[in-house]
Formats: sequence, C-alpha cells, structure tokens
Amino acid sequence: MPNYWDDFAPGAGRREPRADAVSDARRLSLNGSWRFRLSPTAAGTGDGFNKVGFDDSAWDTIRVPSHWVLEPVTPLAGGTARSLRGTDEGPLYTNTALPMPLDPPRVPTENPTGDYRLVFDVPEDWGRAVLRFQGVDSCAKVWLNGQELGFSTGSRLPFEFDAPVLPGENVLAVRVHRWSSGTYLEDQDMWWLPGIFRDVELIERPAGAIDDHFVHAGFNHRTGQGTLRVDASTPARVEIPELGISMAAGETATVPVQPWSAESPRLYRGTLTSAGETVELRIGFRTVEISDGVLRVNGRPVFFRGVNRHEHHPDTGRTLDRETMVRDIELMKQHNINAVRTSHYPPHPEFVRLCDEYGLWVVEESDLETHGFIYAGWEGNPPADPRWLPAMLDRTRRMVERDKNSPSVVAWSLANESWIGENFDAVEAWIRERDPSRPLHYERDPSYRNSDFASLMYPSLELLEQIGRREDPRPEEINDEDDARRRSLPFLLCEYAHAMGNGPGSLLDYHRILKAYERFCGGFVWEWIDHGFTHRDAAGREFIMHGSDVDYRPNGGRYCLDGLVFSDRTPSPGLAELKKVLQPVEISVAETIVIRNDHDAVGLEHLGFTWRLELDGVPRGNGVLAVPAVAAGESVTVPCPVDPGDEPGEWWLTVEAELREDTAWAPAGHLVAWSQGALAVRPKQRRAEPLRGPVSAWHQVSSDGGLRLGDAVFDPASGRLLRLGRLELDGPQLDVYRAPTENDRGQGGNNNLAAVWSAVGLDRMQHRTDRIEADGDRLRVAGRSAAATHPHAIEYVFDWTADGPGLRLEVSVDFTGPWADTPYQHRDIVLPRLGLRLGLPGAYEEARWFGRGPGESYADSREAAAVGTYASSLDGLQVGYPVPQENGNHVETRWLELSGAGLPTLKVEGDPVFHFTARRWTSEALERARHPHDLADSGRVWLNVDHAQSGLGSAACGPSLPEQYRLPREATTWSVRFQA
Ligand code: IPT
Repeated sequence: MPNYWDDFAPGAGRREPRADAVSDARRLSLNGSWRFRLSPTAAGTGDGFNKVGFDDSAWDTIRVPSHWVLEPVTPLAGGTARSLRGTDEGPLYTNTALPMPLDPPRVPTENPTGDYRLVFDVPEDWGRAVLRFQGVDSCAKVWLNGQELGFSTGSRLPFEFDAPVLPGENVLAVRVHRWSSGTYLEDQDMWWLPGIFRDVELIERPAGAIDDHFVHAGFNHRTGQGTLRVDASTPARVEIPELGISMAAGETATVPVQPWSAESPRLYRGTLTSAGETVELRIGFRTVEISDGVLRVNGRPVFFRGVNRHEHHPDTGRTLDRETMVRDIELMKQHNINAVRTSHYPPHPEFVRLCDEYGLWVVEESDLETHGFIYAGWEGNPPADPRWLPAMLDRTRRMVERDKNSPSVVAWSLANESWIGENFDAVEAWIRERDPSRPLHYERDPSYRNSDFASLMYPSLELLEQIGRREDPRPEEINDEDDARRRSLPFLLCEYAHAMGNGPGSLLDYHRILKAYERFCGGFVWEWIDHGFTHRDAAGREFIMHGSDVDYRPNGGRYCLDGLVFSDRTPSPGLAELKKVLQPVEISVAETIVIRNDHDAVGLEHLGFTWRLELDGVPRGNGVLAVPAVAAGESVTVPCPVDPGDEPGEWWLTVEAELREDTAWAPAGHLVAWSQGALAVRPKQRRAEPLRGPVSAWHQVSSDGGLRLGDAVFDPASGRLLRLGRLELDGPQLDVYRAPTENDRGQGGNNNLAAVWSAVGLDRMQHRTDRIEADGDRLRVAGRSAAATHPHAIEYVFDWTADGPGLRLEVSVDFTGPWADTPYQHRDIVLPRLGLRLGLPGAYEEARWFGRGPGESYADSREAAAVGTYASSLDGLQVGYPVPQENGNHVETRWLELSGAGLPTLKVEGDPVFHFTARRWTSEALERARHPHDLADSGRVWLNVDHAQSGLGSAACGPSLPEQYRLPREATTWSVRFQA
C-alpha cells in the first residue's frame, strides 16, 4: 500500500471543484488559535491525535492560517516554543533545486509533519455543511470527529469535503506533511513554507444550495451590447436590477452595457437565487480574443503593463491578510501597473476578487512547476509521464473552476518552467472544453503547441526586436509547421527586467520595443516583491533575511530578493522608474506639446493637466494646461503655454497629469504621468573673479609645508588636495570601482562583471604620484593607478587651476598595458565608474543639487528622475537595499553643495555635468557588508564626483549589460570645479 502523501494520486474524498462564491449560506470561519505539534516524520504524533478525546493540552497553540515555520512552535529537539526562522527547520529557500532527492513520487522519511487540532462549536440548527481549506502546503489529511474525510495535495488551491458536523462540539484534526508527491509539482523559485496557510471555513449547504455557477458575460464592441448567461448547478434565478435583467439561470439576455476593463472596471451587481441559497453576482462584460495575431479585449488591442506577483509578507510568508492584498493593488495601480501574472500559482481568491473590483488584467497561473527535473536532464519530468496526469488535471480544474467568473482573469497560464510533455495536451483540451472564453499561455514549450501566445523570459533587446518583427530564429527542437504557427501568435513577455538589487536597467528600452510592434501584448517584470523575512541577529538587530542566512543546502541564496518593492513593500527606485516608463499618457514637451493617450480603453477626462516653468530649478510660473478630449490610442497637440525668459540658465517646462477625482486606489491629485522639455538653455557667462592673494604666491610653500594654489593647499609629496579655503579634506583620488550590484554579479558564471573587475584589480587599485609640476597658474599632478600582480595601469593627469575663489580640475586618464591579458575579453573589461573620490569631514549633513532627482539615477535608469533643484540629508541619499551594494547615484548633476554645521559649504560644479554619490562609508565597506546593519559610519563623508558610471542592466537573470551602457576603458578627459 503506497503512502497517500507520496503517491501519484492528488487527493481523495474531496468534493468537485467549484466557483469561488460569496453567498448568504451560513459560514463559520475556523481561523484562529489551534493546537499544534511538530514531528520529524510523516507518522506525526501517531495514531491517536485524530480521536475526539485526545489530550492536546500540552501541545503548542498556533494561529491558523499561518506557516508553522514562521510561528513560535516547539522545535523537533524539544525545548520551548520559538520561531524556527533562521534554522534548517524553518523557512528554506531554493530556486530551481528540489529540496529532496529526485525520486518521484517518493519523499524522504525525514518529513516534518504538523498535527493540528481544533475544537469548535456548530449551532444546533445547522444542516449539511462543507469544510473548505483555501490552501495547505503541501499535503493534508483531515479527520472530523474521528472520521477520516480524505486528503489533498496542491498547496495553493482550495479543497472541500462534505463535513458531517454535529450540533455543538466538533473536533477537527489535520495532519500536514512538509514534503509530498505534490512537492515535485511545486518547485517554484520561492521559500518552502509548510502549513495551513490560508483560511479554513465551514459553509452550510442547505437543500437546493448552489454548488456551482458559471457566468458568461461577453461584450460586442460593435453593438455596445453585453450578453449574459449564468449557468447554475441547480434551478435558480438571475437578477441584475441595474440592467433590468430577471431571468432563469441558463437563459441569455442581451442588453446595452459598459464593458469591463482594467482601466474602467465596471461591475454590475446582482444575485443568483435558488431554493436554498443566494449567491452574489459581480458581472464584468468583456470579450477576450486573438485575431490577426493580436490580443484584443472588447475589440481593442490590450497592452499589459505587468508584474509577476508572488504572495509574500516579511512576517507571515504566503499568508496574507486582505489589507496587504489591497496594499499590493493600490501600489500597483499608483505605479501605472495594469496587469498581474500570478506567478506561479493561484493567489488567495480574495486577491482575484480585488482585481475585479480595482481593475487589473490577470494572467492566472496554475500551481505547477517541475523545474527541479532540469537536474536530471528532464528525465522523469511529470508532464511527460501519464501517471502524473490526474494531479496536473486536478490542479488545473481547481484553478479554473474557482476563478472562472472573474472578469479580471483574461488568460490561464498552464504552468511555469515545466518543460514539455503530453499531459499538457490533456490539460489544454480540458480547459478549452470547459472555458473556451480565455486564451491559454505556456511559455516553456518552444513549439507553443498548447499556448495561444508565443512567450519568453528575459530576452535581450535585440532578440525582442526580432520577435516584434516575427523574425526570431527558429528553435532547433521544433518543426516548420510549429514554427509558422508560433510566429503567427501574439507575444507575451512573461518575465523580463529582473529587479534584483539595484535595477533593473533598460526599462525604457524594453517598453519602446514592446510598444513598437502590434504583436506584443506587453510584459511582466520579474518581480513584484522581495521575499525576505524579518529576522534578528544575536545582538537583537533587525534585518531582512534571505536564503543564505540559513545554513542549508541546496540554497537559492539572495535570489529571493528581486522585487520592485522591498520585503516590507517600500517601493524601490526600480518601481519609480517603472511607473514613469509605463505611464499611460505620453507627453512630449517642446515648442508644442504633444499628448498621446496610451490607455487601452479610456479617454483622458479623468486627468487634469498642469504646467510648471523653472529656471535652473527655481519656479518661474505655472498654470493649467487645457487638453481637449483624446480617445485611447489618439494624440493631440496643444500650444506651449509659456515662453522662456531671456535670463541665462536652463528653462525647463514640466507638464503633469493628475487624477481629477479620488479613485479607489489613489486620491485626487495623484500624479499619473509627466514629462519635461528644455525650452531654452542659455549659457551663463562665468564672472572672471580676481584671484585672491598675490599672483606670485600661487605655488609657494605655505607655512605648514603644503603647496599653495589660490586658496588651496596640496601635499607636496602626493599632490593630494589637503585644504580648500577653510575646508580640510582628503583630496580627490582616481576611483574606478563601485560596490558591485546584484546585476554586476550576473547569473551563475554568466555576465559576472564583478568577477572581471576583481580579476583585473579594479577593486584594489594602488596609486602612485609620478610628477608634480607648478606651471604658471597651474598645478599638474601626474600619476599611475594599478592593481597588485598586474602590469596594466591607468595613467592620469590632474590639472589644477586656481579659478576665482575655487579650483578647476581637469582630469585626463589613459589606459596602458595588456589589460586583456586575463581570462577576460576586452568587451567585459568595462569600468564600473570613472571618477574622483574625496574624503570629507563627517559633519557634512545636507546635500543640495541641480540635476536629476530626487531619487537615484543611472545611465539606464534615469526616466523617473526629473531635472530640478533638490535637497536631501546625506543619509536620505542612501537606498537601503537589503544586500548592501552601489546605490544613490545621481546622473547629469550640474552642481552640488554639501553643508554641515561649522563647515564651509563645498560646491562642486560640472563642466557641464557629473555623477555623484555621497555616503558615510566607502565603496569597499559597502561591498563587504552582508546586511545593512553591518554598515558603520566611518567618521568621514565619502563623496564621489564622477565622470560616469556603467549602467545597471538586469544581468542577475537575463542578458548582459547592453553595449551602450558599458563605460568603456578608453582615454577620457573631463573637468569639474570645487569651491569651499
Ligand atoms: C525564472 C522563473 O520563472 C522565476 O520563478 C524566477 O526564478 C526567475 O527566473 C529568476 O528570479 S526561470 C529562469 C531559469 C529564467
């Protein structure tokens, strides 16, 4: 007799899957405080625990829903109840690797098992009832009052049993295994989090209750009519008062309606009533179709501005409360995201309901990923083994049946990363029969035989262009016929722009290509949220824990931190960039203003437009911009509302589009779209200020032995700037390094620029001063920067000129020696940065600058940063990535001022621009730190005034950093001015 938990059968004793429904049937939430005991094997606590009279008084109490690995429970070794996080009994993170031997469907004997018990009361007058679990990870066996009801696998899917409850006291016992046959089908890149992690409820089923219903609500965009039919499992009546519909279930009505879209989520509310139950209806009329290779909803092409969303909370894992789900949706809508791929499993049903209400296009994905079989060359892959078909169909059915009535769900995704197999044919056939109204998506089979979309993850910009033109190369595995069909399909970019650490770069590049070809229906950034857990170190300091913080193998390490919002849902700079790039109104600001309505469906009536004129970031006027009606997909040109003045400087006009009224997801005044244009850039005459001090004293040796130039004093041995006016500093040094970002490290052995930098020594340059020459009004310091062991070098010349009250510095660098005499190619020996590092007194506190801001910006992530004048504390310039790495850069800075109590203001001016970062620790310390709390104030402020930095890219998963964002190793000259 095989074990139920590691056999092919997905479950036993369960009811047929059915629609998620809100109804007037009585419902008893069984969420709350349960009894719990953890055991090392599937035998759990033994046979007795399911008996009514079992004494569980010594057991832990645990809240349900939750994951036991995140709750205080007694560890296997005994002792007192405590959180298991950080231990190998706690949350474990693997990416593609399965946490157990590949021996399907069996699992190891060591199989942590949680026995749960709940005693609950049922009112005397209750009749027949069902017991519903919305999600248990990974396998549950259930007993009610000592009677076995059955078992189930399929962690992120509901299951129900007929529940012969007794009036009065009842005892529910559930045994949950961490590993099961289901584990082989649930190898998603995420934490392994066992437990009863979604709601448990008891629902009364009176005679004549509606067990299932199916809403068919299409929209004919030619006639403006909606067609409604509601099928029910029992005779029932459909009432939609607002539409004057009153008819029997199974009948059809055609009436004029407003269609549902993510932008205008119009729902018509009504009821479906049978002899025993009334179910709420929330009807959204829409028709999804693919015609001429283009995805259309309600007759118009639809463009997914999407993200991949895992369910995650830094304290409760995949147990989410409604507030957190709403928060996700609000944040998405506020950042111009209109679509969600529910990677890689059906979310809590409330999330789908909320998508109907708030308006998000949903690509709902089944709870199926068999990635771990890649380590066996896909040998034994479940989709290719008929013994797994019942489990695959079971998962598909439970998803489709649950959410079939949601207008937001516009496509079903069969699986993620499960390679190929004939079971997908049967899965596809079942869905097409049951729900022909939605297209199907499956990315990994290169023939796309079961998919209505062609789809890929992480293509390069070049490949994406080819795909847009339907010219992408044919994969070897497929024949001509499949190839022809594949090219005819619309293309859905299911993952791109890996948002790990600082990044992703190139969001604008991707968006431009996606917008340029009708084949594309948009894309989904990987991914919405970092999956990190709050944890404390031995000293009690809180930090965000990732895979490597647990001593366990295999281990996915930091890969779980790749979201657009941090684990606590604080938006990252990447999300700010995405918001700007995805804005549904394109505005181009010049002598005339062109406004393009890039929505899928709605006009711009809900937006108010304003303008603002600034001279060098200082306000010089503002007003309302009158914009005539513009239908979706149309443009309009309006005259520029204002002329620039004659004064020198940069005259920038900013146009903004804001919500006119409160919406469910943002208040009136919320900024939806904006753009800037330089109306005039009038060069400033630099005032030729007289030099201070006698000309003949320029290079005199000062009283303290330094070399003097104007107001400045240099070290005669090293040529380093020691003093500028009253400011004591550790003058600029050539700096070509940055603390590597996750993307700099690439993926596995691929695209690891950080390794190249280290191999050629950019992370440990030593400096030598070769010449110090005083020549007229100049001081020239020439030197060489090079790394230990290497013959190659950077030769530099610093040309200092006294300049009014300050100094002008011209830097020239050249690269000498056999740089590529390492295992690396010239192409990869790029510079992370080329610039100057200054050590300044620690009392500097504030930065003001004119340039891009307020957030960080890089060469390939600068859209969200507007040109203006900004102020920030130094600490406010840091972005607290949970894994310390380069951050807080500002491109195109015209000038920067640092100030602090008792210190002269340091002003840096570009010629014309520079990049800057300023922080209380060095790049080396930033690189060494494992967590943010490892970063300590060095007592100095480290200011980088850089010619440039390389871009960010998203090579942590995806293509290498595009050529145009690589900072080349070539002779360069640039200059800046310093003044204190
Ligand atoms: C892709 C996965 O679908 C996703 O779950 C995540 O792991 C992502 O990569 C990386 O973070 S699969 C990868 C092999 C392209």
